[in-house]
Amino acid sequence: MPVLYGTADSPACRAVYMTADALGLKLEKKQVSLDKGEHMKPEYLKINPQHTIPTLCDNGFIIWDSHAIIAFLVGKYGNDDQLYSKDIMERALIDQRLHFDSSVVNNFTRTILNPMLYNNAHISVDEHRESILKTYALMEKFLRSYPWIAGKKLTIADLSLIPSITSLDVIVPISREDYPNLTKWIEKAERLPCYVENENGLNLLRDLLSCRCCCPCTEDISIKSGFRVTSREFVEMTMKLYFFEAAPPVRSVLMTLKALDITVELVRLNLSEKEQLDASFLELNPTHTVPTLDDNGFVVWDSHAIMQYLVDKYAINDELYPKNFNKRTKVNQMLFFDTSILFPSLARAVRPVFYDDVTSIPTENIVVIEEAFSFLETFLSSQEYLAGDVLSLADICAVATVTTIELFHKLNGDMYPNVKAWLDNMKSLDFYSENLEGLQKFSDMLLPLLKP
Ligand SMILES: N[C@@H](CCC(=O)N[C@@H](CS)C(=O)NCC(=O)O)C(=O)O
Repeated sequence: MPVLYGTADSPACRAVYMTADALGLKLEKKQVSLDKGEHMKPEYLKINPQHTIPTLCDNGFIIWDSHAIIAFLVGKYGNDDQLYSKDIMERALIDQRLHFDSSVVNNFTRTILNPMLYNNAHISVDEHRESILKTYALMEKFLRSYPWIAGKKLTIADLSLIPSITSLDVIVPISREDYPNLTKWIEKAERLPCYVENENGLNLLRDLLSCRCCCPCTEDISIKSGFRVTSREFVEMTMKLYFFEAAPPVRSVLMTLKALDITVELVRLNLSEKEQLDASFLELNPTHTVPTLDDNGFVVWDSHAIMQYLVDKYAINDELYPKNFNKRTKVNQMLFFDTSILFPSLARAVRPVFYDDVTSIPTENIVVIEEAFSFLETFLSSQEYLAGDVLSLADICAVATVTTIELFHKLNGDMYPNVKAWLDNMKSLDFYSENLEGLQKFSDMLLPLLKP
C-alpha cells in the first residue's frame, strides 16, 4: 500500500487524500506534524530534502508535491483517465489549473496559513484580503463556462483546488452573491463522496484558526486601455505566443520552442505599459500573465503548462517531457518546485523594486533565494539534471529563473558547486541563446532601480 506522509490540516495533503479516495485507493497515512518540526528530522529529509508535505512512497518510488503526486496516482491506480485526461488539450487545461493552484492559491497557504498555524505568527488577514478576493474572482471566471474548474468533468485540478480554496474560505469567507459560480462549485464538491477527506482536515483547520471575518467583496480586476501588438515573426502556423521577453517564464517557453524547433507568431505585450490588462487580452487570459499561448483558438497560459503542451503536441520525441510514467512524475515534481519555490523566490525579491519603489533587496528575501539554491544543490548532488540524468523541461524553467536571480545575487560556486556546473552546462546548450535578449532587458529594467 502506498505510504503518504502528511497531516490533514494541510490543504495539499487533503488533495492527495481526496484523489486516493476518488480512485478507491487505500493509503497508509503517516502523520508528519509541521508544528512539531517532524518535517525537518533527518529521516524525513532523507526521503524529501525539500521537507514539504505531502510525500508519497510507492513501493520505493518517492515523490513529493501534491500536484505531481495526484497526477501520478491517477496514472498508476486509475482505471481510466477520467480525472486526468490523456487528451492533449484537456490535459493542458488541467495542468494550467494545477500550476495556478501551486503558484497563486498555495502561495496563501505558505504565506498566511502555515505561519499562523505553525509559527504562531500574527498575520494580518486584511493585508491579504484584496489578493485573496482577486483569486476568488479569477476562480469565478474560470467557472463561468463549465461546472468544474477544467471543463465538464471533475478532474485532479478540482481535487487540488477544492482543499486550497475551502481553506482560504476559512479566513476570507466566500460571498455567495459575489461569487455564485464559485459557491456552486464548492457545493457540488461537498456532495462528492471523496469530500469527506477534505471535510475532516478542514474542520481541524477551522478549530486551529479562530479568525473568521466577514468581507464584502468589491474587488474587480481593473481593465486598462489597449495593448500594442507587434508581430516579430510570422509563419503559416496560427500559433501565437503573447510574450514580454524580460519575463523569465516567457524565456522558458522561448527556449523550449527553440529546443523543439517550433516557430510561432510572437505578440509582444509591454508589461511596463500594463498592456496585459487590456480587455481583449483579459478575455484570453483573465490572470493577465505572459506567456500565454493561443494555438489556433486553444488558449493555454502558465509557462509550465505551455511547455508540457508543446512537447506532447508537437515534439518529434518525448526527451524533454518523457512519456515514461515515473520519469514524467519526477519532471512534474521539479516543474512544481519552480512554480512554488524557485520562481516565487525571484518574484518576491524583485516585485517590490518594480512596483513599490524599493531600491535594495532585503536580506530576508535573499535568504529565501539561498534556500532555493540549496534545494537545487541537493537535487543536483546525485544527478546531472533536475529530474534525473537527462535534460528536461524542469531544467529549462529553472535556468530562466536562476540566471535572472544572478543579475542581482550571484550564485556562490563554492557553496553550490553542483548548481554552478549545471548552470555552466545549461548555458552551453544551443537553445540557451533564447534566454539572452530577455535577460538583458530584465537587467536594463532592474539594475537602474537598485542602489549601487
Ligand atoms: N506561473 C506563471 C507566472 C507568469 C507570470 O507571473 N508572469 C508575469 C511576468 S514574470 C506577468 O505576466 N505579470 C503581469 C501580470 O501579472 O499582470 C507562468 O509560469 O507562466
